[in-house]
Amino acid sequence: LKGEAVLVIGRAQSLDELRETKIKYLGKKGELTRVLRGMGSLPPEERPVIGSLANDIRGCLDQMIAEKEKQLEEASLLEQLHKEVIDVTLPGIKPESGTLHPLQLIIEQVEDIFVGMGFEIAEGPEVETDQYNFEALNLPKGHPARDMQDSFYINPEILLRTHTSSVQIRTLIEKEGSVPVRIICPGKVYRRDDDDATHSHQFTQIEGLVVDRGVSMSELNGVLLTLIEKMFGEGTEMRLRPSYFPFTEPSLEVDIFHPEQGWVEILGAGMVHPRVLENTGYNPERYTGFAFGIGVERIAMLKYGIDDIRHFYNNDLRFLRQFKTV
Ligand code: FA5
Repeated sequence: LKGEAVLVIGRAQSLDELRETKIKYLGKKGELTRVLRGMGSLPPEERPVIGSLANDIRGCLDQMIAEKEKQLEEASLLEQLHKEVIDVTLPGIKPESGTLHPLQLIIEQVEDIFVGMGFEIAEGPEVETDQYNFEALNLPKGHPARDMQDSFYINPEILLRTHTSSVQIRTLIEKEGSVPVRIICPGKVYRRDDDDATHSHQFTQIEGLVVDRGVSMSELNGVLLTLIEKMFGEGTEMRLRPSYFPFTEPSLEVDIFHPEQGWVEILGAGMVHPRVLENTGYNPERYTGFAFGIGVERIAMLKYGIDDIRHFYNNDLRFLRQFKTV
């Protein structure tokens, strides 16, 4: 029995096999246990001889099994280490990263330029009151200039903002008459314009507003020139055209010259109308200001040579992947 057990233990290839062998010989119903149980039927003088022999065998097998167990455990640990080895010299697999939307790229560039000139970034809601979007901006109900911005109304007092100029009002009210005010505000705006290559019913603006003592038109000119030169390179030609907005006086529109597209209008601007200052608790005798509203899509189209505004909203990956920055 011992000889057979020793052979079987020696041959065991795995811990499971070894466990089975242990049960087979030393378990409760095992072969050696059976010998010990059967001792009662032996003549009394043989019992101690057989008993001590069986115990020797048990001790010997126990020890062998323990040794074999250790050997197999070591082997399986080695095998596991071998399998899990990491080769740090292999090239990594890069996770695919997304891209910033071209409009977001322009917003971030414009923000950087203005933050560099001491502006703060403000925010306002896209669902706005008629009061902030029009009335406080010197556009009372029935004013003909409302036709310039055909609107999506939610009810007679609430609409989707037609421009980011509503944030001028929110900022001035929040500031409670204190100066200086120097903010820009990027955001989405909505108008009932028919979609074509250069117009969209939803587009993006960046509003700018400065109010302080002695703010002048020449400062507005300087700020806009800085913006345009930083966005489009030094020497880019800029043209100011007289225009009309009820919330600025004088008002102007700014075009830049593009070698392929000619003069393109990119923003509206002007000196803050005294009535806007009054409406928000600023004394127009003491303070002056300027404001502007940049069309972000127009800037992006010029900068990246995009000929149709609808590319920005179609989510075509072939278009978007061209703006990979990382
Ligand atoms: C305004 O919205 C004024 N609030 C701008 C302003 C702010 C003037 C502060 C004075 C002081 P306007 O409607 O012109 O102005 O729009 C400003 C810019 O938004 C335009 O120059 C143009 O670049 C862009 N824009 C206007 N309508 C659309 C449209 N449907 N699709 C895409 N871009 C547009």
